[in-house]
Amino acid sequence: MPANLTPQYMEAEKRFKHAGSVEDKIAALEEMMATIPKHKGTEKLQADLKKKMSVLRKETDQQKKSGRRDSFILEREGARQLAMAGAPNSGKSQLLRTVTNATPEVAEYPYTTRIPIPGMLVFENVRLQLVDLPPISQEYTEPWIPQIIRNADAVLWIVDLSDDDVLESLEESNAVLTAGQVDIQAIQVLMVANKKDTGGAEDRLALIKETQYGRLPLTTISAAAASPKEIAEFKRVVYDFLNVVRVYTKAPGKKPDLTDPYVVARGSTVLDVAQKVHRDFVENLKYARIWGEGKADGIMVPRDFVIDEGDILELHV
Ligand SMILES: Nc1nc2c(ncn2[C@@H]2O[C@H](COP(=O)(O)OP(=O)(O)O)[C@@H](O)[C@H]2O)c(=O)[nH]1
Ligand SMILES: [Mg+2]
Repeated sequence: MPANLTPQYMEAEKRFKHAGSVEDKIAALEEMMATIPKHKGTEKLQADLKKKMSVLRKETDQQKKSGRRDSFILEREGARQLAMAGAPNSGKSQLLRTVTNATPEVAEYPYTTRIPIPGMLVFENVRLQLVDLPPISQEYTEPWIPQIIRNADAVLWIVDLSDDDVLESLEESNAVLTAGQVDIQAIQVLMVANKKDTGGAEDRLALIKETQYGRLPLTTISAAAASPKEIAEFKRVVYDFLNVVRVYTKAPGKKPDLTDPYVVARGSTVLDVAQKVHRDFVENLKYARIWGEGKADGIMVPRDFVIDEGDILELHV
């Protein structure tokens, strides 16, 4: 029997098929139900739509109850994004509180953190975005965590020095991440051994250093009891670990803006920086003048000149 479906219905059906979220699917389905011609020829289809709707509603209810989601979109801010990975209760949220402006909940029970929480670590004139995450564990790891870690520029791996099972915990995190296609060897990881104030912390740190994880760059901290000096030191360690340099640009005859550096990988050239300033500079850049430590003021340098930390560039097209 012909169904005589209206263009409006067909349109809604198309949206239903291409919907990216459950919410969008429900909205499109509602419109399909509203615009479907109500006669004998569409009875089976109407029943079909109802069934689909009830399944979708159950799905959203479950998501709401568990607070679980498939993915998160995290707006990047600052010069680099660093994901905070680690076992339950290792002190990720405490560390974020201590070194950024963010105020995530800290608690002695696991799974307090349910969604990614960004915070800004400010080191001198460089802003680095830290992203606090729910825990990584064999018991349960939010399915979207590996993707966030893969997308980040680097990872802070928070390790709990008060935990007698810290070695097993490291293996567990590594296994979960590997299963999520995160290769610890392939990404930039700084191990942050936390809770160094607790009894036996030194011994556990020594144990870690004897394993394969001992090869990772490492820093220790007590996130819950760090002095201002220790916090400042931690920020510098994170900056140094990123292996970047800051450069500034200026217009001829003008002073550079020293508050807003370009942050580029160590080893970058004049051309790499120029590309960040403007796409057109790739073709049009003729030469640059440079000011910096150990260089004659304003000396001309070629496009492939490797810049140093703190250099000031005057780009000529
Ligand atoms: N002794 C000590 N306890 C800490 C330290 N950092 C965090 N904690 C405690 O460890 C527990 C878990 O901290 P939290 O930041 O919520 O861990 P998360 O699950 O990794 O986010 C809390 O009870 C914190 O007070 C630390 O540096 N020293
Ligand atoms: Mg937390």
